[in-house]
Amino acid sequence: MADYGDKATNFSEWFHNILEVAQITDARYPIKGMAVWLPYGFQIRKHTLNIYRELLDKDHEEVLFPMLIPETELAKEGIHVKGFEDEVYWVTHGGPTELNEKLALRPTSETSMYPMFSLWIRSHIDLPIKQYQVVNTFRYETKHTRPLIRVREITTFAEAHTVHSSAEECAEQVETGIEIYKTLFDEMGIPYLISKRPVWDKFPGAEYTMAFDTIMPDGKTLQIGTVHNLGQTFAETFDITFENKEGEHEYAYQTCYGISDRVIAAAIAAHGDEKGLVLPPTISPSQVTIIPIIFKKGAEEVMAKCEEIKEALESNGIRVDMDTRDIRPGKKFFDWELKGTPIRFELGPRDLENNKAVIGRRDTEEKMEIDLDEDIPAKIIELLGEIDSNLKENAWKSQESHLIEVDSLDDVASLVDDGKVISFHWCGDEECGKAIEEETDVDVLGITEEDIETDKVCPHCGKPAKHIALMAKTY
Ligand code: PR8
Repeated sequence: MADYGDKATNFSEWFHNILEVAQITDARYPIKGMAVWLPYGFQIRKHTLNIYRELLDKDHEEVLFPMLIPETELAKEGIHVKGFEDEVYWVTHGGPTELNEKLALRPTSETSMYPMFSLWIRSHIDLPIKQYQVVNTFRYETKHTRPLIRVREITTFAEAHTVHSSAEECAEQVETGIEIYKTLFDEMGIPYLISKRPVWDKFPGAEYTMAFDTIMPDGKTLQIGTVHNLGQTFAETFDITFENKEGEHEYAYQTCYGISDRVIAAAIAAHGDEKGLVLPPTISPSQVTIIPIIFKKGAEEVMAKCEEIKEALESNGIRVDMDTRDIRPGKKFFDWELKGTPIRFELGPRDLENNKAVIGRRDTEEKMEIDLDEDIPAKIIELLGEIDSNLKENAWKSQESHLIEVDSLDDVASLVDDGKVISFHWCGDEECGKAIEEETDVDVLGITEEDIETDKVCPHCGKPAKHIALMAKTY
């Protein structure tokens, strides 16, 4: 059997190998942090974005803004630009001519979109605005780059930006953003932890940041989505005002939320195994792969039956692939296992004689016989549903197994080395949190329960605890 490395003990090795052999991306592109989406990976990305778009299209409008941002716009919001200045790629020339003004390749699109929002918004009747775009953004990351996880060209940056006429509505939109991401991750069977980022780790320019993290197989967490309440900060900078019902001019309230290629990395990490990808049916390029087992005798009949089944499945909305390559069936099984197709459907001449076929599940590796007179599409739809829930349940169980509650921070270092993510009672003070991070070399990820009633004290400073917070090693 092929050896891709151990997912739990050497996640990086396993992940790099799987991306390569399952043909998701090709990391040999000659710029660090930038890779090519290969056709199979691109299909997974497409189905992921289909789910995303379906969720957003309910009450957001899709738009597309230019990729270049004038330096003057990028520099306007002081805190924001400070957060990004070390990561910006600059365009300085047009051919041989030096540009009058440097242009930034967007690291994110607040400073590209908000000057336009300022032109569009006049009155409360223009609000709310809820827009999103799926674009590539560029961040000159200095931390170790990894395909899909920490890239310098984020090719799947799906960002939503909303504008509201009241602080209450804006805070509600943050909750809506969280619900949207919960649904997206649930559909992909990705487990998550939701927390409020500590103030020193919020999005530059935001009032507060709510973040989704997933625990990777090695116990390090990966931030897979963020929802930011921007308050009126950007509206003041970019002069986004509206006339309220009383006829007064007010600054608007804003949120933004984003996900990236990391979502796909998280799905691969959550479900894959030693044989390769295990894809949830929702994002798998094909949900069923039909493998006709062809011998000279009876080949035509087998092919005809396989075609018939393919059509029946497709007309029921199931994505089907048929592997007609002239290679050994064993090689085909191996390939589709590696590619993570949820269901394999095998049919050979002897099966056909017996009016039967064999169905193989990728997740449990169960094989079962199915009678060809049965309602095959119904059976497959039922199985896909079971696979979906099984993958999700296992992924959540695995995440739970990494979580540990502690009353003392003495053993934090060894616990995270053992792949644990730590939950503890915290006072919430910035000074205390930064000291914890400094002393343990582990991040305070965020607050999972805010302003709780408790007699407990903060294990670091001894002051009354106010919140439950998480600590983890992060990607
Ligand atoms: C915003 N503005 O930008 P955010 N490689 C892969 N994924 C990444 C990387 C990277 N180098 N950096 C960030 N992400 C807001 C919200 C518009 C949208 C992913 O927020 O800076 C992370 O999952 O938090 C992150 O949560 C998401 O992009 C949004 O980026």
